[in-house]
Order: sequence, then structure tokens, then C-alpha cells
Amino acid sequence: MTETVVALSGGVGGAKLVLGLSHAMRASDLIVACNTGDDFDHLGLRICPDIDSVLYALANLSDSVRGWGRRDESWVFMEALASMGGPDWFNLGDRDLATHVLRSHMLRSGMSLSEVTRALTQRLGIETTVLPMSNDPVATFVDTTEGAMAFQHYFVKEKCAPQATGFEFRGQEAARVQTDIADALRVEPKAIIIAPSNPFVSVDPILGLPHMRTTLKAAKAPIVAVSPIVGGQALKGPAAKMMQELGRDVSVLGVAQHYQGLIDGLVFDTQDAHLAPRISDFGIQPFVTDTIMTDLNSRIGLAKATLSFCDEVQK
Ligand code: FO1
Repeated sequence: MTETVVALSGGVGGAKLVLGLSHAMRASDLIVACNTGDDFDHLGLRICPDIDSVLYALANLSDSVRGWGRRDESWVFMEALASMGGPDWFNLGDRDLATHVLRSHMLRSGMSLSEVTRALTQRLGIETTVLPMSNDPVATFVDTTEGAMAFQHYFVKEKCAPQATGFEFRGQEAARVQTDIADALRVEPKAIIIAPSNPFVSVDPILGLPHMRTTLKAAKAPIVAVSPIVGGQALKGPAAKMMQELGRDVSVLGVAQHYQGLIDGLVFDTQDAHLAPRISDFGIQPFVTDTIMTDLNSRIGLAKATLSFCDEVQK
């Protein structure tokens, strides 16, 4: 067994725990597999929101209020774009824009998304390995009562208003798990952590990649998820609304049900402590702690608690 910890992460919530993990353990032993289902092309730029949420969090550049993009941002580009009638539904800050322009330039030069992400990680002084779940395109579409929508259109343009009836991850069946992630899972990591991201649109694109579930289950390492739902509410984003529209139990139980058969343990908040016996009924070991991450200390605290729980969990 190695000291490696593999974390599967989406955007905002996942990035918070990843930052905590990078402080709670040796950062270079942490490998983050990022969801790329949110990625899309906009104004000729390849936008990778969940990768950037993780990069900015680890580089201490993120805007903790917005949860995406960079802090100390200016919006001159957006003002000029709007004044010329350009699409202003998707906000690109002036500093954030540099990331998208540089990434798009590197991709056009023939680099893979993982090579680009490694280059950005190094330039941002990040020791943790951050990688896309796959170098092959996977595009999340949300099926709604108003038709199928690309994720960013649903999430940003429509502000998650349409009623979700299902999800498609176009290209997933042909996509290959990024090789370094697949290798890390095969050389016996110490733990595999599913970060508190939206199970449907941020984690399922990763879990649904061909051979990913079998690779995860073949690993001897405990698989522990951190619930993104606290007291029946998602801390950020549309997870609770989606669970409700899909007829799922909008609670930690709904999360346990979603991951049943894959995870060995589930970390969830003290507000939901009374659900622990029900979590055990799913064959999942419960771990109750404070999961609200309001600052760096609480991010580190949850990361430490999750890592020590991983040591206790019986595979
Ligand atoms: N989310 C919004 O709600 N509004 C935006 O204008 C917006 C712009 C944006 C630009 C770059 C980026 O990396 C993320 C951005 N996000 C925005 C968040 C994005 O929709 C992510 O997919 C969510 O954080 C969910 O993962």
C-alpha cells in the first residue's frame, strides 16, 4: 500500500475538501480526479470549471464567496464584450480569462488536457496532482421538462430553474480514465475519497467512466464519501433540487442510496447524526462530524477527520 490518496472531485464543495486534504497530508501524495462533464467551449475558449475550482483553491486564488473563478477579480473584458453585443450570460473575470486563454492555446498546440493541467499546476506552484478524469470529451447534458440542455446552459443561463428529469454524459461510454489516475488506483492507494460534490452531475461522470467502478472496487483501499447534503439541503448548487426532482430522498440517506454498493464509509454532518443507524443499514459505515467548511481550519478539520476515518473503515 502506498501513501497515496485519490480524491474524486467536482467543483465548489469538492475543491474545499481537496484544499483541506492538501494541508492535512503530504500534498504530493494527493491525486485529484476532476470532473470534466461541466466543460464546454465558449467564445473559442475551452472552459474547465471544476478543474479550475480545484486549481484556484489549491493555489489560494479562489473567490470563496462566488465559489468559482478568482478573487480580486475585475470585469473589464465582460463590460467590453457586452457593449459589443457579445454573450454575457457566462461571466469571465479578467484574471480568470488568462487561464482559459492559456489553456485553450496549449490545447490548440496539441497538448492533452492532462498535460495542460499539469503545466498549470506547476506554474501555480501546486504540489498536489490535479488531473481531468479523462482526456476524452465527456459532456453533461441535463434532461429537463424543457428538453436536454448542456450543463452550463442549465446551471448558469437557466439558473437551474428547469425541472431535471435525468442526465446524460455524452461521450462517457467511449472515454478512457486518465492513465495516471487509473495507475494510482491500481498501485494500492491508502484511501479513495469521494469529495462533497453533487453526486449526479459532478461525481457520476467520473464513476460512470468505463471500468472506473470495477477499478475502484478492486482497490483494497477504503472508499469513503463525504456527503454534500446537510440536513436535507445542499450547501451550494442544485444537488438538493435535483434529488427532489428525481424523486430521491433529499438527505444523507439519498446520498448513501446513491453510492450504495460502492462506498465503505460515509462522512456526514452532526445535524444528521440520527440517521447513522439507517446509513449502517445500507452496509455503509457512518461517520458523524462537523462537515460545514466555512474557512481553511474547518476544511483542514474535515479532511483530517475523513482521513482518520479512512484508517478505521473496514474494507
Ligand atoms: N457560475 C455561475 O453561476 N455564473 C457564471 O457566470 C459562472 C462563470 C464561470 C466562469 C468560469 C468558471 O470556471 C466557472 C464559472 N461558473 C459560473 C461556475 C460554473 O458554472 C461551474 O460549473 C459550477 O461551479 C458548477 O460546477
